[in-house]
Amino acid sequence: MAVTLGYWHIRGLGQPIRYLCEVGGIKYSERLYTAKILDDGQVDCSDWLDEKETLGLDFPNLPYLIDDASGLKLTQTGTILEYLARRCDKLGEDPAEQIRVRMVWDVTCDLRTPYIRACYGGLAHFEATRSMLVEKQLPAILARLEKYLDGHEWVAQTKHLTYVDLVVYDLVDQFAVLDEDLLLKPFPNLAAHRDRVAALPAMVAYRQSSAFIDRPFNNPFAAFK
Ligand SMILES: N[C@@H](CCC(=O)N[C@@H](CS)C(=O)NCC(=O)O)C(=O)O
Repeated sequence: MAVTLGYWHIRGLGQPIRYLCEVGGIKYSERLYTAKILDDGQVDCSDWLDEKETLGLDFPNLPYLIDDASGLKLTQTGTILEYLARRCDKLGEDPAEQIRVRMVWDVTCDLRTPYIRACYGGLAHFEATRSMLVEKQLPAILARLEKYLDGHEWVAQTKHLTYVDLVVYDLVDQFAVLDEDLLLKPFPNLAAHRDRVAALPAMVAYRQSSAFIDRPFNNPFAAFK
């Protein structure tokens, strides 16, 4: 029985979950919500807000995952990723691998936070903080990941791909669009990792399918999307 993933019709936090289902062979259907900017400039999130309190979620948010087979209704991206990764063996093989995977997940949250803050603070804020973001904040963390990846195939130094490879892949893929010179070219290990993940047959097939969302990365009211 398929699980249902609910998320905005963007890449955002939902994309690594989609990749994990694809790479892990988990059947899923999607409820894609659309946020609109109205003629008067107001943001209309009613597509989601009208359903938000009706789904039986304990902590209503996007993304959510509803698994009819187990009866579980989950929110929180990390929780959803762990739940699915356990199901398709992408969580790490032993406790040492699993805790490294968890550490890298937390590192990706440290990467995502300044990026998302810059994107959703309005255009003037984005322009004002962009150089700080792409010259300092993101490269400082990417350099650590680059070093951690050195000599390894997968980002948490695991024997096989885990879910954090898909999370790092998606962020690096977006950062390459934001500023390839500053956020991809100085990090050959991360660039090679991105190519390695993109070359997985399941990823190639998904990216060529009509279900794949290439853009936008963020919702329509974001300064970078
Ligand atoms: N801590 C949550 C944050 C989720 C979140 O911020 N979701 C945003 C989209 S990326 C949203 O629009 N949530 C819907 C809402 O707050 O009602 C997670 O990791 O999943």
